[in-house]
Amino acid sequence: MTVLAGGVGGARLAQGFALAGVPLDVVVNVGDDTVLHGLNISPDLDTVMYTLAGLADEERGWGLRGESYATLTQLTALGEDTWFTLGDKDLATHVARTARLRAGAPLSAVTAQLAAALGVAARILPVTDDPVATLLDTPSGRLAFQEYFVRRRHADAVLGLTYDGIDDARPAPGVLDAVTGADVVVVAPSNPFLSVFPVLGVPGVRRALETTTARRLAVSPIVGGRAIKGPAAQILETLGHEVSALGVARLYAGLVDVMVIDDVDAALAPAIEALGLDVLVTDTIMGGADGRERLARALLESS
Ligand code: FO1
Repeated sequence: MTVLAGGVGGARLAQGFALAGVPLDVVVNVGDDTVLHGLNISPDLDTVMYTLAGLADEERGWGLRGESYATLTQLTALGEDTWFTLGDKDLATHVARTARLRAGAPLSAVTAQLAAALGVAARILPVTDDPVATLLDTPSGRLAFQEYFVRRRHADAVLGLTYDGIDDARPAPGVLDAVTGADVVVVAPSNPFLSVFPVLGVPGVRRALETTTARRLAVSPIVGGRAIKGPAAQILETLGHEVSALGVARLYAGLVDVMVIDDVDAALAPAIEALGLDVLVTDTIMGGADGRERLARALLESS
């Protein structure tokens, strides 16, 4: 089966499917990618990779467990701007990725090599090997993604988004087949605007999702009117959408068959069904590994 994912929520649900023993392709957003200290950093790819490898820092949801920061401390002493927290082991990933990209390997091949080295069985696919950069229009002007998300702690109101480069981006090898050839495709509980749309916006991907014979499910990242993690609720609000599982369902109507919503949002089911979507009401709060597997199995049973 195939999961379309962004950061933490997508990584955790993907792990649930891996724990359920399901052969898995994960198509991952690259709009958060950035270059810092001369290194190519792919946060969503790394979050998925580290989580599937069982190496992720579970509290923060990104980076590696049991990190040290000697290099970052020394970089600060050398006068570098170190607002983006990079641990010593995480830096090894970025050094290896940068070296291989510079040697001419595409991001998809580099990702496959790194994931295999970490013992990940699932196929982790960047949605494209081409550069795509999520830019956010705010009252303070246009911000690059990590500037908005980390440096400014996603405090700015998002008035618009641009996925720079996306119209010229081509799906990475295996991405379209992963969507059209799957029996089940799941849109993870990721931020619709920061994670899902930069995946679907790569030419050919949305169409693949619209036309696949797979059973298609989307998990709402909004529970009880709030996001579990990150700025999804604020962005829905400032872009004029209802901040609820129904508001998210309206974004996905026509793209999926089933909208998966949390028990607390059960009353929204009729309005979501009126959009032509089936609704699965379940406990979508994953927590640890067994919660992730439980949700994955609930989705498989309803697909
Ligand atoms: N998120 C933060 O809020 N602060 C950080 O310092 C930070 C560092 C970081 C380093 C590597 C990495 O792979 C992810 C990192 N993230 C950090 C998360 C990153 O901003 C992701 O883009 C978000 O999780 C959104 O997907």
